[in-house]
Amino acid sequence: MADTNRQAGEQVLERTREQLKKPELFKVLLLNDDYTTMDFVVEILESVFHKQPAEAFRIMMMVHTQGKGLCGVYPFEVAETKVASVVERARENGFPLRATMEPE
Ligand code: TYC
Repeated sequence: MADTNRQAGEQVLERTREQLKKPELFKVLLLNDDYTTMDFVVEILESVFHKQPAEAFRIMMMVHTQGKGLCGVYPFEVAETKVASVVERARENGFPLRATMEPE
């Protein structure tokens, strides 16, 4: 009977159940620094994280005063792309702005 449990059919069912699991989510955080302008951070929050202007300003001030701030929660690959976009756009504009991601 133990052998019957290892038949291919059951392994397929197992895999299917895993694929139906919700994707793991990651927080994307912006980090403070002394050189990136407030305006640029607000612009990043509006364009990369689709925040409304008042919310973008609130998050920017949170980062500025607390050292870091939550920009959004996304599946792994979306979070990775957001972090890469922030860094790429910051470097293009000569700013040292950093973003990180961590499991929710
Ligand atoms: N501390 C920066 C300044 O005073 C502003 C800033 C805010 C920088 C948020 C980075 O993620 C950041 N110009």
